[in-house]
Amino acid sequence: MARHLITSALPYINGVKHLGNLVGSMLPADVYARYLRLRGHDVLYICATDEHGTPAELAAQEAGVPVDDYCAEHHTLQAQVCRGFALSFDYFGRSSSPQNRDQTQYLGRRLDQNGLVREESSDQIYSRTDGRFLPDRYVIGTCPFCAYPAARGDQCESCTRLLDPLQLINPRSAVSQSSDIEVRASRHLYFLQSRLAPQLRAWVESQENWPALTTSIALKWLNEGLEDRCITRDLDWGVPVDRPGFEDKVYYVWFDAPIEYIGATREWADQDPERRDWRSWWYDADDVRYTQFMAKDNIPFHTIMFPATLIGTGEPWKLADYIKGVNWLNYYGGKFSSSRKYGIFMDDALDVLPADYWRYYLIANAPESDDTSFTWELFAAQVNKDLADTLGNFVHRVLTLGSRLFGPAVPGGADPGPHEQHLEEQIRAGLRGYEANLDALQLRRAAQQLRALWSAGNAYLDLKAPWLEIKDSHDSARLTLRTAMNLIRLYGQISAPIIPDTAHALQSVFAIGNEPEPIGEAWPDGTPGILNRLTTGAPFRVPDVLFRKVTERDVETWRSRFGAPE
Ligand code: B3M
Ligand code: ZN
Repeated sequence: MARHLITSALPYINGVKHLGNLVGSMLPADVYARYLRLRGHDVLYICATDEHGTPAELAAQEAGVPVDDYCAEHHTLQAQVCRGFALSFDYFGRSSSPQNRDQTQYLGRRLDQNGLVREESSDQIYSRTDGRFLPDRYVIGTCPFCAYPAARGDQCESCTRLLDPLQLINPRSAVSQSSDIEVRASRHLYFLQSRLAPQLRAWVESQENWPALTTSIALKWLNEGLEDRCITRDLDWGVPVDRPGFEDKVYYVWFDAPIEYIGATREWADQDPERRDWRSWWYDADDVRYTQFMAKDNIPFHTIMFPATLIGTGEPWKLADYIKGVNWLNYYGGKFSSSRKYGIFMDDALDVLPADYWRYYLIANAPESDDTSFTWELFAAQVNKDLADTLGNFVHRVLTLGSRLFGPAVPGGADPGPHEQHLEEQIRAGLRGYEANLDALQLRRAAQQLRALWSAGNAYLDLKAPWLEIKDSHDSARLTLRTAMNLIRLYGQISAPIIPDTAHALQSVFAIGNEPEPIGEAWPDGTPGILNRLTTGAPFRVPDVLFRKVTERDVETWRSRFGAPE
């Protein structure tokens, strides 16, 4: 049994996330966390809402509520949809928590004590109309690279280039739209992360098994040379900078957001301080394996800036052992966009179909090696084939036939023969492959293996055809159905990381009344006899249809509801 710390990139507080966000971080992290728990490991899966920075302030302004109220309300909303997707966080925190404030200020002070922070005056945009500085997204203007007229001060949404507000042409305030602005000097803190480049490079290069995507992005940044980073902003909302002369400034959101991984662990521990020790996960924690999940745009912050913050303290803070970065999920080839409300959002998705349809599809098509595109047509085809026809239909066929021929109890019958022997070898090998892919976080391949294990059940059933066997020998038909029921039990165990609600329904097929839970162990041990574990005579229940089919009409309806190109 090992200790596994898992974090997924923190969703911004400004509105419910889309499926691209989900498959980029929280969902793969959840599959991994569930898998490791089922295998008996000690898992701590931490996530939180990212509540600081200009996105939060601007969203609150648009909604016409104070930013702290906005964050509280939207944290609850996001927690709700995450529950709807069965995301099994051990704790879902808030980066605006006192614990994160304390942790952020502490790490900021440590960097300062180690001579890694310098004060410098820099030019900022100041709005005379609004009477305030306008950092990052507070400024809108024309992109100097592509001439997009509504580029934000931190990044152009059209050409994706990172910007400094001072680069914008015809800048104006996002608050008042006023272009009555001037450039004013303001003192800020710079993190001298360039000094840590050798340590960062050594750390990155010592990782043997990171995905190529993660390593290449990290090395690209290191090879281009690290720049010192401004880690403060002229804002009210954020972690206050505890330094004389900085009373009206806060830390930059990308400084405090990753620190919230630690902050949220402290929030978690504070709920049960007698039994929970946050430090044991983060400080001098060589016995912990730490895995991070994120989409590619977040990789530089997790391979450079956050580890630089931790290394710069000179203290033994836990660094990630593995960083799972993924590419983009697109919507019909276009970018999902929160600001333009393009694509499918988590709450709408659940309104259309239960979580497991989405979880399965998204994992089976996770953008691991390349960007992938969501289309309703592909979604319908795959859900119908894999979930409805392969898994759902197998379960239904076996249990209804079993119940009709021999009643609602696991049949006895003949001992396993050569077909069962062959099936068992196939299943045991498939199970090992599935485990290997989950261990290596090859999630698409893991989903393929799972689907192959489901298919093996159908192939066996078609081969043995118990509906014909019954004519010659009841004992043979009993054996076939008993073996198939053992497969259902096994599917109830191994499908749980990806489709937990369905797995639960499968497990409850054999868990009836006062009977002891026939599932027994949480994860199959893979030893011989794996398809002969159910007690003969144990009752079972035929569950409702597990997956309904997506029809052409559904596709039409959803295409027009969510907007899809011809
Ligand atoms: N809040 C969200 C994003 O870029 C950003 C991640 C923070 S992780 C510490 O999707
Ligand atoms: Zn641009």
